[in-house]
Amino acid sequence: MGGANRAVSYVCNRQSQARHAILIDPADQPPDVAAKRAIAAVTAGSRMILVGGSTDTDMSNVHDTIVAIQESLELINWAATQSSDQDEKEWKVPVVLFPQGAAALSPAADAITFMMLMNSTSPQYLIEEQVIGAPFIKKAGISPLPMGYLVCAPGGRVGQVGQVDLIKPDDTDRVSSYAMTAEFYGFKILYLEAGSGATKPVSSQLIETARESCELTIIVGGGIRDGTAAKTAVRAGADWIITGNLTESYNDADELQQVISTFIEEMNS
Ligand code: 1GP
Repeated sequence: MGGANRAVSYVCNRQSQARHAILIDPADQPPDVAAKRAIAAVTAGSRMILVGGSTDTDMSNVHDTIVAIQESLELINWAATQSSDQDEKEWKVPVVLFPQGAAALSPAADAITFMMLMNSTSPQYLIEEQVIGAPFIKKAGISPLPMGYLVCAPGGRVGQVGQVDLIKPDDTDRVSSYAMTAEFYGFKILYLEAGSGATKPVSSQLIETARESCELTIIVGGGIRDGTAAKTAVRAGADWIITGNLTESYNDADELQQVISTFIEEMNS
């Protein structure tokens, strides 16, 4: 998947059906396990692999994980071209950095969520990490996906690390203003995050309000554990649903593939 515009249009052009992506945290599993999980997810219908985490990621574990995933996807892609009954296009999913900061990047990534953590109270996450990382991203030719990142309650680890002033489930005025601001800045994506392992996902109210307030591609993640919760978020207006813990809780690839297939089917039912 080469070319900045290609990655941006793949991720940002809104589709008639919502898409699913997995989040792989390089701090939680070795690269070979990450690659197996990525293949199972893509086989099941996931359409993007995000790689990142809020803590314990660095240039080394992020790079090794991305390379392992890329190599496995390429092998499968090659196999698909040899077989008439498999659709090669299905395998061309981007591997996208979802970084904790400028110290956890890899030149091998197809794209990066180039984000402003809009409701952080710290300049470090609003702009400083981005300024430090920009030359690396430019040199490596990684496609930046301009994104407003909003952390909603309960917020989890990312809420703490990012020094976030969390958005409450019924604070629709605030999410609306942020959505408009993200659009005015020229971002292409608005990511509504409840925090990994959140006890409750982002509320439908917040998603609906964001949807009404801007034309951006909306990503929703954090605490989504089954297809029913995903469906609720999609009905409210999500274009992408991200799952991290769900993917990382299965060690058997066939079982994971089955779980994600069912998840996607329910999500779009
Ligand atoms: C990505 O933080 C999410 O936005 C992932 O959350 O691990 O709860 O799926 P889960």
